[in-house]
Amino acid sequence: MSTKKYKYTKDNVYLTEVQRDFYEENGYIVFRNLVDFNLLDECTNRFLEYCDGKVNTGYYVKVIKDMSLKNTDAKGEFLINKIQDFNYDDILFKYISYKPLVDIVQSIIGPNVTAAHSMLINKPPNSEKNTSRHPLHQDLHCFPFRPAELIVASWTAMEKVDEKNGCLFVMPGSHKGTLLEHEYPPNVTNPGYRGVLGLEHIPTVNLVMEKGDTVFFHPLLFHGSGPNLTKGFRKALSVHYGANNCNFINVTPKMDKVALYHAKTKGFPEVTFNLYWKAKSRIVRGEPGNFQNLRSQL
Ligand SMILES: O=C(O)CCC(=O)C(=O)O
Repeated sequence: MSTKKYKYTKDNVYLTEVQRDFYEENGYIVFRNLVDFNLLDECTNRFLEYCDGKVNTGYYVKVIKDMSLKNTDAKGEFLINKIQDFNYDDILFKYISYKPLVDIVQSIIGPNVTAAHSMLINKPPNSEKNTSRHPLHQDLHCFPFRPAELIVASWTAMEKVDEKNGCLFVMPGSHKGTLLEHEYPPNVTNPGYRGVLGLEHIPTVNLVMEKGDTVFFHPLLFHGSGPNLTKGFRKALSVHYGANNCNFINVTPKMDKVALYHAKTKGFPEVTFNLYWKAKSRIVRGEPGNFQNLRSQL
C-alpha cells in the first residue's frame, strides 16, 4: 500500500495509484466502457416507460419536463428532460448498485455507500439553448449532508456525448476550493439550474464520452454541460453517493424551498428537508449509518 497522504480517496484495491493520483489532483476521473450496454438499454427502456406514463412514479420519482418544450406538442422522450430519485425503482437500481461502479465509489468514499440522489438526464432535440445547457456549478450546494470528501457522483453516458449534443465540462482541480454562492444566470430559463457567475475566464475540459463511459467526480468540482444542438438525444445516468454515516446540516432557506416543494408534490407536506433526503436515499453497501436513522438529527 502506498505511503502517500491521500485526502480524496481511500486505500483500496480498485484504483491504481495513477488513477488515485489523478482523482486527488483533478477531482474527477473517467473510466472507459465501465457499464454494460444491456444494462444501459434496460435503463433507457425504463426511462421511456416513465416518459410515456406507463409506470407509477410511487412516492419519490419525479418526471420533469423540458421547460422550453412543455407548451409545445412534444411528447415522451421529446419532452421529458429528467427523471429523478428512482432509488427504489428495481430496474434503475441495477445501475445504482452495479458492482464495477460501486467498487470505484467505495474506493473514493469508503465501504459504506448510500445512494442519495439519482437522475436520468435527457436533453431532447429542439430544446432552447439556454434551457438545455447546465451552467457551471458545484453539486454540494444542493445537499444537506457532509463532509464533501465522503460524497461522489457517477455520471454514465447512455450514448455518445460530445460538444454537439451537450457533453459535461469540468474545471480540473476546482474540488480543492470551497462552496460558492449559486444563483440563476441572467438568461437561463431552467429553474432547476443555478450556477456560479463570473468564472467564465477559467478554462474547463470537455468530457467527450462513448456509451458506457463513466466519470466520477467530487461534489465541489465545478462542472456543467452544453446545450444539445443535434436532432438526436443526449441521455446520461447520474447518482450521488454518500457515506452511510455522513452528517446532516441545516441548509439555507433557498435550498429548503426547492426540496420542500418536491416533498409536497409527493404528498409529504410536513417533512423536514433532511428527513426527506434520508427517506428517499437507499443503502447500497455496508453498515447502516445516519442516512438510515430517520429519528436522528445527525
Ligand atoms: O447531465 C448534465 O447535463 C449535467 C448534470 C449535472 O451537472 C447535474 O445534474 O448536476
